[in-house]
Amino acid sequence: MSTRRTRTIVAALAAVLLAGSVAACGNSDTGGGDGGDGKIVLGFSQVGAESGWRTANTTSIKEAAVEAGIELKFDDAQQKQENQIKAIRNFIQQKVDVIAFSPVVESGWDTVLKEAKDAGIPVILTDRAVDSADKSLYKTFLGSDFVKEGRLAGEWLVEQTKTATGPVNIVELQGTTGSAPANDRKEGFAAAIAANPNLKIVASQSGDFKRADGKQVMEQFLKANPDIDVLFAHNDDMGLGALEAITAAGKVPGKDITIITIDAVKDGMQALADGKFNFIAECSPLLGPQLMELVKKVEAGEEVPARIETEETTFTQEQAREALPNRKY
Ligand code: GYE
Repeated sequence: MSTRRTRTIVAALAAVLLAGSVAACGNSDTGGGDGGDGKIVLGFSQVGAESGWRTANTTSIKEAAVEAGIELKFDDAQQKQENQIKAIRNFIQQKVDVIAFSPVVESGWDTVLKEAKDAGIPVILTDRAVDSADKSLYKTFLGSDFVKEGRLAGEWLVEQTKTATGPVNIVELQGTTGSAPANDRKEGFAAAIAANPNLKIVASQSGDFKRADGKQVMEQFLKANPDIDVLFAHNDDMGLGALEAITAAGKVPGKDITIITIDAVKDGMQALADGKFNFIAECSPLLGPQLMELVKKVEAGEEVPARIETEETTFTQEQAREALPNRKY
C-alpha cells in the first residue's frame, strides 16, 4: 500500500472519528432533543419510596417510559424537598426535553420552576400539586382529586353512623406535613363529617405516609384516648402500621375500631377483605402511561389540558374481596 494511500485512509478515519466525537459531545451538551438516538429525554423527580402506592407509581412510570420509547432520568428524593430541587436543577443543566415531578410538599417551588421555564424546558406535575400562583410555571397537573378522596371517606362514615346517638371519637393519621394529599384529604374528610355533629376528631397527627410512623403515632393515640371509635388514615400503609398498635392494645381492628384509609394498594385491599379495615377510597398510582402521552405532547409544543384527573372508586369489604384477585398493585 502506498504511503499516500495510507495517509488518505488515516485522514478519512480521523475525520469520521472526529465527527463522531463532536456528535457525541453535542448530545451530552444538549442532552435535549434526543438521547443520542432520537429519543425524548424525560427527567423525573420522585418523592421517595415511602409507601406501597409510591412503589407502584415508580414501577408504572418506569415501565411506561420503556413502552413509549422515552429515555427516563429518574431521581428518588427520599421525601426531601431540597433533593427534589437539586434533581430539577441537574435536569435543567443536562438540558432534558421535559421535566416531570411529584412535589413532596406544596409550597416553595417558584424559584426552581422559573429556572426551568427560563431554560425553555416544559414541566409536568404528576400526583401532587404545587401552590404556585403563577400557573405558567408548569404545563399541566396529572393526578387525583385528594379533597374528593377525603370527602368520600367522610361520607361513608356519616352514612355508617347516622343512627349513632352519642359522640363518635375519630383519630386521624395525616400524611406528610405540608403535602397536597395530606392537606386535601384532611379538608375533604372534615367537610364531610361536619354533616353529623356526633362525629368528632379527638386527635390528628402526621405519620408521614409510612407504616412505622403510623404504628408509632397510633400507639400514642391509644394511650391518650381510651375511647377511640374510628381511625381515618390518609393512606393504607399508615393504617397497616396502626393495625399492629391496635392489636397490641388488645382491641380488634375493624370491629372495636372502624378503620378508613385511602389508596387501595394490595396490602390495604387484603386488610379490607380480611375485615381489618372497613372502607378504602381509591387513589390510583398507575399514572405512567398518561404521563408519557403528555410528555410527547408538550415536547411537540402541543396544547394540553391544565388539569387531568385520575379516575377512582371506593371499596367496602365485600367489594375488596371481589376486586382483590385482579388487583395489579
Ligand atoms: O396516597 C401515599 C403516598 O401522593 C397520592 O403518597 C400520593 C400519596 C399516597 O405516599 O400512599
